[in-house]
Amino acid sequence: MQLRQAITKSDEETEKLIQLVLELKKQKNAVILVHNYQIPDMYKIADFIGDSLELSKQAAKTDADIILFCGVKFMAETAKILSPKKTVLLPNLEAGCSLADMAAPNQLEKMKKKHPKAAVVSYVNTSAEIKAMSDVCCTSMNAVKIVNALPNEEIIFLPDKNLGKYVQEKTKKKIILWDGYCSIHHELNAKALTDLKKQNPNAKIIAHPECQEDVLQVADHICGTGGMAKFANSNDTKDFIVVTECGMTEKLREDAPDKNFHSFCNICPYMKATTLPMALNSLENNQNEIILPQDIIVKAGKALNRMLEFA
Ligand code: CIZ
Repeated sequence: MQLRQAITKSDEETEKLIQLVLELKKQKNAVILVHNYQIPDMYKIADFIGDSLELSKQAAKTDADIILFCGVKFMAETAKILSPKKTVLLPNLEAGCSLADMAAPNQLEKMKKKHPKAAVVSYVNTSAEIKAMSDVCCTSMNAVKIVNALPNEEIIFLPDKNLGKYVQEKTKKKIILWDGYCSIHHELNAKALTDLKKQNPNAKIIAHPECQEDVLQVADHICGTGGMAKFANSNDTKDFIVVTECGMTEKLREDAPDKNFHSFCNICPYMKATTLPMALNSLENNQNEIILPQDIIVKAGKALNRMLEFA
């Protein structure tokens, strides 16, 4: 309902909201982070736009008192872990992540007991509790490097099985897969993608590694959202098919205006659940603060920092 209201607001009202958020941001010494998949109106209030880890790292470097994270819950948790002294706000607490929700601490406990020699590598798309139970975190781009840097021969890799399979192809270690997936990426179909490629034979396919193996097999380049503009801008090709959440294509059109982008995508309702009125309300009233227990912050921080050291 709130999303619909925001979409039907006139340009003038949107502009007013943007100005209010920007003024408040200055008054409260806040930094605003906006994930690539957010609705384009949110980009207009951003200090930084990007993937969740880069955003959290950028915010940690600032002297802001408040981080307003326009993204989903696990992302705001990552920001809190990397900036424990800052107040971290998530405009809409309902903005979760179906992939992160597929890894529960009690399941991981069982898995660790079953494979006592295995190291636990968790993708950044996990809750703070799961990060705290992990030996090290990874992103889609550094996952292979992190796995290979560990002394263990067996790795429990969670929560995305598609990313896990991709890593398995590139390492000699034994990857114990978790039965999780991002439905947005998992449901993208290889046959339909091949048909789109036939209509655009010169286009290069950029796919997110959370897609299934058969989709990745037809991709020219595989990377997280943070690497997509870089690839497009450094490539001679003019046309690209972007295989991920739909919001990314908008962002790429801004970041690489000389290129043509065709979307092959699904919409993530959680990523579209944050609106300008919610951002304003959260910032104005310090509403929806992310609070994490100190021990979780310390343990999850170790897993994240270990990744940063390895990578
Ligand atoms: O940006 C990405 O690649 C995704 C899917 C999530 C993130 O953590 O930013």
